[in-house]
Amino acid sequence: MTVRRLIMLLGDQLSAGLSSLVDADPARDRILMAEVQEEGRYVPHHPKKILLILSAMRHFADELRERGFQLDYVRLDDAGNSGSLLGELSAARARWQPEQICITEPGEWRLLAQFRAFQAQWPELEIREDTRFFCSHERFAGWAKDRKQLRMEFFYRDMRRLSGLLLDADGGPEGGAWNFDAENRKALPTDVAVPAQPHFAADSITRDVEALVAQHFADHYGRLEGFDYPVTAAEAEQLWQSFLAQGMPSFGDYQDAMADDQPYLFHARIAAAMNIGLLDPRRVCLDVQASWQAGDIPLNAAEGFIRQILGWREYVRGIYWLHMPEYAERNALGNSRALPDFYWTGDTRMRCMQQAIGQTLEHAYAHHIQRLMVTGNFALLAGIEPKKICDWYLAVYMDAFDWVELPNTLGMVMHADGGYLGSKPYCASGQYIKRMSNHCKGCSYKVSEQTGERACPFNSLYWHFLMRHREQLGRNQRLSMVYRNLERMPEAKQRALWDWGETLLARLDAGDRL
Ligand code: FAD
Ligand code: DLZ
Ligand code: SF4
Repeated sequence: MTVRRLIMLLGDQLSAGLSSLVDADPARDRILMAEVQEEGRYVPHHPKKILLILSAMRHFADELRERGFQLDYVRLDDAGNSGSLLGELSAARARWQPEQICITEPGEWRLLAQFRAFQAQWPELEIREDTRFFCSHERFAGWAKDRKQLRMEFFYRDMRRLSGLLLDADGGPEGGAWNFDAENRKALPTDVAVPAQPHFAADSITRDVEALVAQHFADHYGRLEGFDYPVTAAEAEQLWQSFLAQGMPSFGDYQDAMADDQPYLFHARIAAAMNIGLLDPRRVCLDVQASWQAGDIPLNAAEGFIRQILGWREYVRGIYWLHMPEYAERNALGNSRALPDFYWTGDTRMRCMQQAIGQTLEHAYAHHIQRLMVTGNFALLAGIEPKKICDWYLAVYMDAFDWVELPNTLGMVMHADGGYLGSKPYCASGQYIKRMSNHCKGCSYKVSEQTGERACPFNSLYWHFLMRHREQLGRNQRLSMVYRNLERMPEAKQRALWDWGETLLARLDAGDRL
């Protein structure tokens, strides 16, 4: 068989409308998909994440075969598997000698750089833009050009105007405001009923992949057993519709809340399915708008949810591609501390951390506020080296891909990019966690105490963080009240907070689990 075009699909490109597939011809083209060790190991991905990607790849390959395509599908344990995506592309090129090779750009700079290096030797290799997003690279670069500050809120308004989502007849925002975030900060009442989650029984493909992952990635942190997540577009749709009907009405109110043994609360759990291409973000936003128009959900829920996808998701992607590869090296606060072992085990006495890390190891999932204000906040206050904490987030979450994980961690959490993703660092003491959760009630530490063995570690670490970064942060308008509070503290109290913070940091350096 002669092959006109060889099309390579990656594990997060499982969309029927992918740019490399739109003009594909089953009679003349061949599709290459490859399961490779390198992609599972460049950070130690959670076994459930590897299982999701490989199972979804196999299911998608079957769907393409049903559409009449010829596939080269390389399995992880195939004899002669080169172990890398570029190795498999080279082998397929030698096998088929195609006139053209086509790929949709990968979602990671690391891989794009590898493909571009090959392009220099192979002129037949075409790299197409990934059109599954609202905002192209060109549009984002145009928006960013000549702006002193790149604020998500202004980008989001432009995207609302561009997409037409939640606009009134005059082109203004529905409800008279662009953003209803102030209504989205409620703590969870004790009697609130959390929506039931739909279940997805493992079929023979998923069971085969589970055995493969158990055999090849047994050394990775995270529990493989109990996988219960969509692996096809049809299943992803089921998860989405279930959330839209049951979870969405309360999303706006409780999106910042946390509770013991409640991993999902009113969150959609769709990020992984969306990021690997099983769910279309445009469709998701249109569904939300339709649901609001039908009177099924309040405007604060609809606007809040659309903002996450149309605003934050697109914005972080724009920042990533605008600034990579140097973005990944940024470390504006000069942090260098090693990542504590308890990030990999959950073995710490801090209940909020136990809960967030525990459910991460179990489900490869934690919701946004757990990532930002618990594990992220701790890393910020403790001064963990950005690269180390970024690699952790990339490894442990089922939805983690560099283009979305890196700006969220390096920028939003660690403030290491100097402030694109937040005009001030999202630093907080234990009081914030107490307000938004019930974790503190069952904790070994006392959130009301600032220093000493029983005191919540977030408290002194918070003040220590502010004191040690006074140079960089002291002039930040949005922190002026906090710094004024610090100045007003008696000197002895300031000293006690600093000393206890030093003690905790020294304990961390000595490997203490806190
Ligand atoms: P929901 O809370 O139900 O939100 C709905 C959707 O909004 C999500 O599915 C997601 O697509 C989008 N969204 C919400 N917030 C963000 C955001 N800040 N950036 C981008 N999209 C957003 N999200 C990822 O998809 N992949 C990541 O690797 C990732 N890493 C993160 C790391 C850190 C440190 C932080 C603070 C956030 C990270 N996020 C990441 C954003 C967010 O936490 C997840 O998208 C969300 O928790 C996924 O769960 P969900 O689908 O239930 O989301
Ligand atoms: C994350 C991942 C894993 C674990 N395995 C594979 C794989 O075997 N084959 C593949 O094509 N993709 C995999 N991926 C996803 C890639 O790493 C992903 O395409 C990049 O992160 C680019 O977004
Ligand atoms: Fe977390 Fe501190 Fe509350 Fe314990 S007391 S759960 S460490 S915030």
